[in-house]
Amino acid sequence: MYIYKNTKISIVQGDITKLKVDAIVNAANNRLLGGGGVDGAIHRAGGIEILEECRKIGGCPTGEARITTAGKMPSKYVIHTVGPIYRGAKNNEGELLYKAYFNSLKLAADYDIKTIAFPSISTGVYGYPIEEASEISTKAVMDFINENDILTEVIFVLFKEKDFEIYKRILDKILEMSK
Ligand code: AR6
Repeated sequence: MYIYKNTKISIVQGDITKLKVDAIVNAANNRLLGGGGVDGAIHRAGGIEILEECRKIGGCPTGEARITTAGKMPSKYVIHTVGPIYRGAKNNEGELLYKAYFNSLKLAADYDIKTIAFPSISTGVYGYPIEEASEISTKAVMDFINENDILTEVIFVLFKEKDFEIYKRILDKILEMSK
């Protein structure tokens, strides 16, 4: 576990749908109608009401975020965000990935969310290299904390052990530097 200002930042390996936090974040697509990966897991675990809410919302542009309840999952909310499809960092992917994290946190603040868990957005089907992605996600979280002292805990949830090890290495580096 790391501490940045008044916020705990942790990394855990496992299934984000099992976490009991104020909000879990979904790595969705523009249609917001479900899919594979963590998106599929969230819709399966949360049940049909999440899909019904997503239908009413009607989609989400890349880099933005939308919120629904968490259905049958233990968390209160799901924040659906859409990361970029990686095509070699030539199309603003870094900025869009940063925005996906930052806008999720801004939306969380509007709902008085204090504990939030993120999956590794865009690093599955969307192909973003995880080392770079983890630096971007950490920077977005730290920038948000610099501007808003409202989060108690931010958890990065890594499904695979290898991804967990990469995050640990990056956080050790970045959060030491920030002291
Ligand atoms: N808990 C936490 N992390 C998970 C879980 C889980 N249950 N399941 C997978 N991951 P991906 P993307 C990790 O592909 O790259 C979907 O079809 C996974 O190991 O889910 O943003 C959407 O509908 C990886 O590290 O999301 C979109 O079409 C990370 O979650 C598209 O995929 C993200 O992988 C989005 O692609």
